Amino acid sequence: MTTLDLFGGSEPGEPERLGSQAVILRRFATPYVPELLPAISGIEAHSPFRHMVTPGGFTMSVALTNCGHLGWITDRRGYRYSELDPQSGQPWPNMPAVFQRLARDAAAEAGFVGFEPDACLINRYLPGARMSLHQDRNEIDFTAPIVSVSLGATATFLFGGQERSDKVVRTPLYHGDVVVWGGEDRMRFHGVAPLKDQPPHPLLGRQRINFTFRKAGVAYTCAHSP
Ligand code: MD3
Ligand code: FE
Repeated sequence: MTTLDLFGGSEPGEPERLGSQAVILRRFATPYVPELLPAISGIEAHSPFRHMVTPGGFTMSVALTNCGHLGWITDRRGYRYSELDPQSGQPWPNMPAVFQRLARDAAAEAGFVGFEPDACLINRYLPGARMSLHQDRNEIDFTAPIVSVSLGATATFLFGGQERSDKVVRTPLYHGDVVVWGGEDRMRFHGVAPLKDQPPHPLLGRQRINFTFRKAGVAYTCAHSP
């Protein structure tokens, strides 16, 4: 077996291109992990992971929480960002400095210098949890990149095109992998296949944790008449 087999076809640090402006930085988050895990525990203590309900009335199989100024939420009224955790009525926990550093460093590595996320959605997958094909369109500024960090169990990421019916590429995301996408790849359909049962990860057991850093912007709408 070669190093390439061990790292799923690519060595750590060697960017793997998913699209013209979407790259996988294999294992980029590894050096940050010892600081990331205690930070997650701190966030959970104030805003626990919970299963939210979609506007269509389905309970998500993925459990989520947030940190940073804005948090992504869903309920029967819709998908949106909120400054308050609806469960506590309090602001979301602050974004830990190590999260900000990881997001900024990964974005810069992918060519997006000066990325300052104001929102971090934290998804938790247990075996069987999945995320169906969707676009991220609740943010104000579609020019900012999105940075995602995968920890724990391996997931199969589904990367589609600009139309729901476009062909989907499947790629594994391993513990420590970071994906950065912006520009024309920002609005591509994507999802996560149902998490398979697998031997427990030494640090995270059967769970997969995913951080998604975004510039969500200020939630406001501006009506304009001609
Ligand atoms: C590609 N989460 O929370 S992160 C989500 O692994 C979400 O939990 C998945 O999709 C997860 O919205 C995937 C990777 C990701 C995030 C946003 C994207 C890929 C993306 C936006 C555009 C294209
Ligand atoms: Fe998404």
